Amino acid sequence: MLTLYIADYASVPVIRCSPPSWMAHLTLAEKGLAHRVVRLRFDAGEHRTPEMLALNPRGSVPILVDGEQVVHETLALLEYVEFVHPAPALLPPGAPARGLALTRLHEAGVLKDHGRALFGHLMRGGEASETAALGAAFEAELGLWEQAVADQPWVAGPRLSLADIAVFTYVACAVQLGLDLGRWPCMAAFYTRMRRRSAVRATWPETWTTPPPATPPWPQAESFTRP
Ligand SMILES: N[C@@H](CCC(=O)N[C@@H](CS)C(=O)NCC(=O)O)C(=O)O
Repeated sequence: MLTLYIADYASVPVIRCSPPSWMAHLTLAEKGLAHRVVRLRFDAGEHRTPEMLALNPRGSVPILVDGEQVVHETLALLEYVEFVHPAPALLPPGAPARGLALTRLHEAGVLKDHGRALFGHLMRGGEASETAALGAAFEAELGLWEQAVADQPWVAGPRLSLADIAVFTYVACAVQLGLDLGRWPCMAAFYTRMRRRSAVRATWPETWTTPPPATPPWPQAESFTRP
C-alpha cells in the first residue's frame, strides 16, 4: 500500500490548500491506485517531527512511501508513480510526444515557483508592494500556458498528462483566491475540463467551502502599473 504524506489543507493559511500536495494526491487518484493519505498539520509542525525529517530532511511534503522506497520532491514523485504504475498512462509512450510532455511538466515547475512565491507571500501577509509584482509574474506565466492550450485540449497534446495535473493545481488555487480567468479563455476552458474529471472532484480541497471572492488579493492588469 502506498502512503502519501501531504499538508492538512486546513492548516495552510489563506490558500487552504497545498498545490504540490494536491498534485501528488490527484496523480494517485487519476491512476486509480490504492493509497493511504496522512495529512500533516503545518501549524502544529507535524511535517517537521524527527520521523518526517527522516523521510525528507528538508521537511517539505508531499512525500510518497512505497515499501522501502521514499520519494519526495513533487515532480520526481509524479514521474516515479508513472514509472512504477504506467497504466493508465499520464505520459505518452513515444519519444517525441513524451519529450514534449516532460518539457511541459518541468515548465510547470516554473509556474510552481511563481505560485509558491505568490502564495507564500500572501500566507505570510507580506508587503502589498511586493504582492503586485508577484501577482504580475504569476499572471505572465499564465499567459504562456494560455498559448499551450490554444489549439489542443491538454498542455502537452491530445491526452491528459502529468503536466496538466501540475498546472491545474496552481490555476485552481489562484481561481479560489478570486482570479478571473476571463483574460485567458483557453486556460478557462482547460480549467473547466479539469474540474469535470472524477479524480479532481474526489480530491477537491474540502477546505474550499466558500465561493471565491470577486477579485484576487493582487492587483489586476488594468489597475497594475510597474514601478
Ligand atoms: N521542492 C518541494 C517543495 C514542496 C513545498 O513547497 N511544500 C510545502 C507545502 S506547499 C511545504 O512542505 N512547506 C513546509 C516547509 O517547507 O516547511 C517539492 O516540490 O516537493
